[in-house]
Amino acid sequence: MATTTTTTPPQAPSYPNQVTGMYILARALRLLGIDAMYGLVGIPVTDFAYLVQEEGIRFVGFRHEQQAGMAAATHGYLTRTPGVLLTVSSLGFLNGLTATANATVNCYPMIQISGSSEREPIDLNQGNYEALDQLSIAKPLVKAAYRVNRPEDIPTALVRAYRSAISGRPGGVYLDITTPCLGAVMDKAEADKLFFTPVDMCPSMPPAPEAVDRAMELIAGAKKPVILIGKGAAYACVEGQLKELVEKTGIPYLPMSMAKGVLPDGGPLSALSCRSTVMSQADVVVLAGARLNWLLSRGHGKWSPDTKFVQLDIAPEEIDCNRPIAAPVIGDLTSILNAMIERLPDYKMSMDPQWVPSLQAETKTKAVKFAERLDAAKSASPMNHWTALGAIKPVMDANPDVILVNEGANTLDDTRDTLEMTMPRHRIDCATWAIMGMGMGSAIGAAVATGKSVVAIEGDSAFGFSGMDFSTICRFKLPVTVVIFNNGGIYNGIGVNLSNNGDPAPTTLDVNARYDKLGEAFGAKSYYVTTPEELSAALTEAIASKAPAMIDVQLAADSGKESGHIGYLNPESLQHITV
Ligand code: ADP
Ligand code: TZD
Ligand code: MG
Repeated sequence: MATTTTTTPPQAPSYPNQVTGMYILARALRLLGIDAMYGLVGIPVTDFAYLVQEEGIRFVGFRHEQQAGMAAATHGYLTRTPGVLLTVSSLGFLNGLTATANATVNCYPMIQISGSSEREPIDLNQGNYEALDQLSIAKPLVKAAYRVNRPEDIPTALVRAYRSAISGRPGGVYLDITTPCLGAVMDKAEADKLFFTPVDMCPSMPPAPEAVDRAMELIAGAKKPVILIGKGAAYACVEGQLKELVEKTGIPYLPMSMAKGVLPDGGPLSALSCRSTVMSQADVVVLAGARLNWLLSRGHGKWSPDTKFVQLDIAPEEIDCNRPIAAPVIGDLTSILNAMIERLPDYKMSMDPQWVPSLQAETKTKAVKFAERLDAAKSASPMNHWTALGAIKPVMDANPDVILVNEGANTLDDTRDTLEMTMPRHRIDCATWAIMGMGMGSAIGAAVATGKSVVAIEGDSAFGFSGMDFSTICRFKLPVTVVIFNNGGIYNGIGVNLSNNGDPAPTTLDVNARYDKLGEAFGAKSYYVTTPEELSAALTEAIASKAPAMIDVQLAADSGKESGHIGYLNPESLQHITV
């Protein structure tokens, strides 16, 4: 039988003169200003979580580590300080790591702290309790990974993790703390000497002046320029600088999904509904905290071969990633935009006077068509996605400070198209990886980090990934309303099983499921709605209540098409079977 001996026998500290590693970690977190931690406890971190609460840090206990991680990531994105996730060893670590990896891909700052079992039996593969070489597994998926073996290294390790998460391009950081280290005992007087106040945790990174000049020259000479705003700009809180730049130059802007609201979607210079025109006609595109990845190619439009790019980004390795960048400007966005604004008086813009009016005319035509589409859907019974969104839109317009969380396929795409954002950092979605299973976690992270109300609009499939953590919303009495678009399936509920053996099709869920009952189970105010009137009344009441609420929106099973707007990414299409 494999040995399960402990190399360092646990030693009880004699309070108050002695402390343990887990005490040092909790204290170090508080001294760094961490005010919330998201996680799920068990051996070896349960007592640590109690100490975290004792330090006055809010501990939000979840039902699944992935959701705790999504909450930490969203907390990091909204506050520009690392969100913190706590997991147990082995599967708890792996469950949480999915969110830490997703945070890294999306440039959200977070730290996953995981207990791990002691080193020696792991290295000899002796089958110890929850033994897994967690550090090696985490490394390729995160921005940085560290292991702490000695309690005296904890404050330094935490500062390193913090700096790694927020400096340069933000990302997920893994901090592995072994069980012996968590339990190791030190004299309190010695431990107290370990803490220090780090200086300048997220230094500004001003751009090179010649890079700014090169960019300004290109922009000033452009006939049809556009500023493409990404979630890096939302994260950097540069809405003030972007507003000034846009107003002083008259250059139109186009936001990526989570950058909606950095500048108002409906502003006179918003080219939000002219994406294809912008991509095919713009001669100079300024990427402000946005990457030229899959979201800006293929089915999402095609850049003209002549388009020249100015890229404002903190990560030098991003430059030339998919297209040659004529004018890279490397630095933090605040410094870059301040420098550009300062140089503005030296340049004269040569924008084509017809460029903005043509985009405005297109915007107007599209808005009329869109209103007609919502109007036509009004009387659909059962409701379809557009009927529901037509009812939701005026309610969300009346509550602009509510944070919107959004995932699904059609539920994602149609909601993004319908709901205008007027405030920055108010839209959080499945983002760069387009993953399902961020909903409840992100809603919780957003509510805890900001104290604001949240509405999560979820496809029925998307909700299923994180649904149990609706109970966390209820236990913590958060002002979160979950709206489920139930069309009975992944994309829709009319998939056909090609074998006729009676099993549901791969995409089929349950169009008759009553998600409102799930809300009731945890004490939330719950609604089952079948008409747009019921939906808008329920949503209005739910937001006003500032309490947990669940709205099951009954849609038709045939509402929605395969993969929403990104069906073109499927290798083979069975569109003849589904809608
Ligand atoms: P979107 O999906 O909205 O296009 P991405 O996540 O693809 O946005 O891109 C965000 C970009 O923003 C990344 O390339 C990242 O390096 C950059 N970024 C993040 N924070 C900052 C900052 N403070 N200053 C400059 N660039 C930043
Ligand atoms: N698993 C994970 C983690 N991420 C994914 N993106 C998918 C599976 C595949 N997938 C999508 O890309 S969208 C989606 C899945 C399962 C759900 C779509 O159904 P929905 O929304 O009910 O959430 P609509 O309104 O029915 O389209
Ligand atoms: Mg669905």
